[in-house]
Amino acid sequence: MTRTGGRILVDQLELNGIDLAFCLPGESFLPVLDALHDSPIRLVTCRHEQGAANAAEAYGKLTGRPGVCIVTRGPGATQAAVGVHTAHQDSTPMLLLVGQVPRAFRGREAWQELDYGQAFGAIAKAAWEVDSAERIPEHLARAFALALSGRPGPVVLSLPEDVLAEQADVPDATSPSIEHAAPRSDDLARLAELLAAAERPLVVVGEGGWTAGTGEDVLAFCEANELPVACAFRCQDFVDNRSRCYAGVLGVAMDDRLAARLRGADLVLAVGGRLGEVPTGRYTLLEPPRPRQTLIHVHPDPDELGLVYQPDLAITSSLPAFASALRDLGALAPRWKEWSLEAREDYEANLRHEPMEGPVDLGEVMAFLRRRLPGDAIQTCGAGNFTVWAHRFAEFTQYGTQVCPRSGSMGYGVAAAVTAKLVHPDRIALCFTGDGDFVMSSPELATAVQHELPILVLLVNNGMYATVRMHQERVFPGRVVGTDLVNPDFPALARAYGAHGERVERTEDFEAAFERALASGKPAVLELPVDPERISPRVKLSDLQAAAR
Ligand SMILES: Cc1ncc(C[n+]2csc(CCOP(=O)(O)OP(=O)(O)O)c2C)c(N)n1
Ligand SMILES: [Mg+2]
Repeated sequence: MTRTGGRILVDQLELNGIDLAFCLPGESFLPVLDALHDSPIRLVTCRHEQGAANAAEAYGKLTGRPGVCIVTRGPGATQAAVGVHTAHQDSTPMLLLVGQVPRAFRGREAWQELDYGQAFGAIAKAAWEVDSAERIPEHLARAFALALSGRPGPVVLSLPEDVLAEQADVPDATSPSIEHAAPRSDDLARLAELLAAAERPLVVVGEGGWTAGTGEDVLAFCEANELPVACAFRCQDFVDNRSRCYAGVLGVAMDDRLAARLRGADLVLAVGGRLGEVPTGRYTLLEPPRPRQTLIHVHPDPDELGLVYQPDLAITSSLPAFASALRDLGALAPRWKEWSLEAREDYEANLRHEPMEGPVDLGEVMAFLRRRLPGDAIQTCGAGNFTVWAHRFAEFTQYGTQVCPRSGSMGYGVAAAVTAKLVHPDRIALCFTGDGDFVMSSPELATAVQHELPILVLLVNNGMYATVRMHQERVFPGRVVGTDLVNPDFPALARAYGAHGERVERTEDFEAAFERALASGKPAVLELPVDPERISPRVKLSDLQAAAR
């Protein structure tokens, strides 16, 4: 049976388990759109390719399957680049499908023509062009395998429009089964030996194919051995934060006590993650290339091991397979109870906030949300100082509930909340955003309205790009430039979109506003005006200025 390239492509997506795809339509991939017309795959059209790509990235984080984003050539692809970059930095499986000029025009710099292999070479795991309809199954199988194998990541496929329109008679390629490496028994024996010699060990968990079971297994081992476990930046949902062994997050504006604990540890067991700039306090808490701490680094991709840090023991393994083997090691004559208890006390102390001046106290808002949110509520965000409150004062109990860009990209949260609500319609999808961050991602509020997705957006308005202002005041005191914002009336803007919109004038009004927003059954935006003086939970603007004087 002959099919168009577009239909062959969509059939491969279905075979690979894709049930949801994000796009911004372009005439360069009409046969793909046409095939989606009759497909069980739900197609969600976004309002900006940035949103489509971020939404697809969030799908990858939430499901472990590649998030599919389909965009048009040239400007469509370049606008989607931010989501590809996040998928790369965050190790998220993703597939960006880009329309391309017809094969006969290539090389002339035809209208919106771009060499995607070059354009995405540095930010995707792989990027290439499909040159015939007949070979689409082969290329798709390769793309899925690459996106999911080793360190997961984004794959970009360029699809010339005539390839998509062409008819071919070709069998489907079945979904690839990815072989996952498991730890060898002598690696585990060496791990036990190194751990037995440690006085102050710390487990650090990070990305690279995490699952709920991985978190349970790692935590069972930590509890059997009274080992403290910390999460890398925006991996706070990897283990149940209520565990007595949970020690907090190695994130932006990290707690000094946790930073000191990592610096002072004599052994670090890194289960996943790349030990990147953020969790290592800009490479100071763990110094490359040969850290003072004994380092055991576990990662599914051998290419990631030894890349920045030279570990004493490098274990190539899928994280679920490693975690299950770790759990089976059981209790190893643990001596770390006190060390672990101190770590937990520090974490709990850090959950307490000092009162915040101004109309709305974000510490109080977060304390309410800790009580009020069900364990399966999904939290998303973009970038800004508002995330320091959102991360420090949140408690996660279930994997897949913190869907945030480890890349630190602004403009991610609204799109990610849209995906959260599509994948889990029964759960609360809560987006934390700032006055700067929101304006970057607000087009997808229209997507939420169109698809009747009642996401809840908490918008922290301090009238500035506070993160940048804070660093500006530190480095160039008093010389404020480029960081002030004149903002729209956010609740009115939300209502104009067809969403529920309210401004919360005082802390004590938040609870009722929150309940009204949920009860509205619509996408909702709650604006939280805050005093710019409190630029971050531990930093006052006036203190920064006084320090400079
Ligand atoms: C795409 C992108 N552009 C720029 C930045 C740099 N940046 C980081 S945080 C920030 C300010 C965010 O402002 P807002 O959302 O108002 O949050 P606030 O810091 O004020 O809480 C900026 C500009 C970034 N991280 N990502
Ligand atoms: Mg702001």
